[in-house]
Amino acid sequence: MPSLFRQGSKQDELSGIWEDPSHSAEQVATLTAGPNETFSRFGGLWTDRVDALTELDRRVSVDHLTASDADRLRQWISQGYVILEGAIPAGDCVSLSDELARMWREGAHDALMQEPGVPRGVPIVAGTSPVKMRVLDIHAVRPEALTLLFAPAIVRFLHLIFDRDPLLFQSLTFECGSEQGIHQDTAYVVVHPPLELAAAWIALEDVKEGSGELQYYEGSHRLPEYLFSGEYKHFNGGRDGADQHKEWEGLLHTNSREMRLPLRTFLPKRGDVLIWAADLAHGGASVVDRSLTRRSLVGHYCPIGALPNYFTYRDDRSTTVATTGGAYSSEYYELGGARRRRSFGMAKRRH
Ligand SMILES: O=C(O)CCC(=O)C(=O)O
Repeated sequence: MPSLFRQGSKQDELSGIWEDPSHSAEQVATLTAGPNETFSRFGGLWTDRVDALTELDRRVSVDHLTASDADRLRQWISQGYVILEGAIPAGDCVSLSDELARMWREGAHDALMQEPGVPRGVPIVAGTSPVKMRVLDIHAVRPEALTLLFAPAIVRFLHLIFDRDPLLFQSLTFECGSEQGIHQDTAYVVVHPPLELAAAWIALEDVKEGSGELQYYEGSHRLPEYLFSGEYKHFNGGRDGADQHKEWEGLLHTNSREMRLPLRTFLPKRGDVLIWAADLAHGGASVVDRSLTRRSLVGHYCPIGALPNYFTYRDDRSTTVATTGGAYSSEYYELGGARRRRSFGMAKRRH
C-alpha cells in the first residue's frame, strides 16, 4: 500500500482520528491547537484555522452575520465548498453563452483558447471544435463575463472568507466537459500564500448527466497534505517529475476513500454557482454523451494583497483593474489604459 499520509502537517497528526467517525477534525484539533493555528503548514484563510468553527461563532455574535451566511460558512469550513443556487440571473448567463458560441463559430482574434497540456493560448480560430478546449481569462476581454464573476452573491461570500475584496486573477471557460482528472488547485494555480485561494464555478446552462459534470470529494480540503519534492505545495514538472504527480493524484483518491469522503457530482441549473476551497479535490467526470455541452465559467480568486505567482515574474501582467466588488488581473492579456492601472509594488519571489 502506498504511504497514505505524506509529510508532517497538522492533517497528518490527526490522521488516526479520521478512522473514528464520531470525531470531526475540528473537534480534535481544537484540543491541541495554538491560537490561529491552521491545518496546513502553509497557513490559509481564517476558515482554515483549526478553531474556525469557534471563530465563526464569535463572528456571528460580533459581526451579526445572517443565518444563511453562518450556515454557508459552517459548510465551507467542514466540507470545503458552498453552492449558491440561482446566484446569477439566467439572462446574464445566456448573454455570455451566446457570445461564446459566436466566438467559436466566427473566431475571435482578441480571445485566447488553450488545449489542455499546451502551455500557450492562441487566438480562437473560426470553426474550431471546442471539445477539450478552454477560453483563457475571458473576463479580460468581455465585460459580460466580469458581470458574472463579480455577481453580488459571489463577492459577498468571498468577502466573508477573505476578509478583503477579491482579486480575480484567472478564469477558464468551457463549452464541453473538461474531463480533467481530480486535482487540488494549489498544485497548479499558484498564489502566495498558497491557500489564500478560492474558485467559483458558474453554470452557464442547466448541466445534464453524462456531459462531464464537475465532481469533487466532499471534505477533501482537509486531506493529508502532499509536498512536492518534500517541500512545495505546487507542482513543477521539471523539478518534481511525472512520478510524483502520479503519486499525488493517486493519493487524492486513496486518501479520500480511506477517510470515507463522498465523491459528489454537481448537477446545477443555469446561474447556480459552486465555490470551492483551495485544496478541495475536484475535476471533470468523463463525458458519456459527446452530443452534450457543459457550458461553464470558472473564476480563481485570492484576497487583494495576496500575490498570484505570475505577478512575480511578469511585471507586464501585474496590473490590477478595479471593478465593482473587487479587482481583476490577467496573465494572458495586457490590461486597460494607464489611468486604470495599479501595479503592486512587491519583492520578486520566484518558484
Ligand atoms: O470544470 C471542470 O471540469 C474543471 C475545472 C477545474 O478543475 C478548475 O478550473 O480548476
